[in-house]
Amino acid sequence: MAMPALLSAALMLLLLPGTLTQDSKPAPIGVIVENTLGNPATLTYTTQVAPRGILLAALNRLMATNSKFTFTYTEDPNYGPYLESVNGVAGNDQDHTYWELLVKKPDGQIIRPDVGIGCYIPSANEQIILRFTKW
Ligand code: B12
Repeated sequence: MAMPALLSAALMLLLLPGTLTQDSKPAPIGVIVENTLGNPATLTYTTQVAPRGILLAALNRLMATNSKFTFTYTEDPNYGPYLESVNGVAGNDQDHTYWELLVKKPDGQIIRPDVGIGCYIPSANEQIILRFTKW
């Protein structure tokens, strides 16, 4: 009778560390900066995101570690952080320009998240595309 309990305890011990460590390491993601308007070169960076961490934190980490990447955001009262500028280029309402947030999945599919940088939770190996464009 004690054997099954012992076995399941041993199994738990074997599985738990995997379960606990699997998601406890930061995951790599790419950040691609594109400008569809002025056409300067597309820039690619890599950074890391904490397990279930938000994109804003990953961008902050990238800015803190790479002097060639900067960004600013404003706080919207309803939707939180709005990406205002990347590498010194800012969107503006008069010109109808903005930084669009796109995500290239590891399988190549490109999606347009329905949340901003404060809510989006990147997964490992995604390419975050920040695209300067018009609305
Ligand atoms: C028009 C619009 C835009 C325009 C705004 C142009 C302008 N300056 O007028 C543009 C095309 C720039 C835009 C961009 C984005 N948008 Co938009 N947008 C809308 C829309 C359709 C209407 C907003 C509006 O005019 N309201 C009326 C005015 C009077 O109210 P307001 O509070 O002043 O509106 C401002 C905010 O809504 C802000 N805004 C617009 N979109 C977003 C997105 C985020 C994340 C933030 C923080 C602020 C913000 O811009 C408006 C003008 O200043 C709403 C949906 C809706 N029906 O409300 C979505 C909406 C607000 N947008 C949304 C999203 C996801 C985005 C993007 C992240 C999409 C993307 N993947 O790129 C980007 C923002 C990227 C960034 N740079 O951070 C979501 C936000 C949901 C959420 N919880 O985060 C909404 C609700 C649509 C949806 N998917 O359901 N958007």
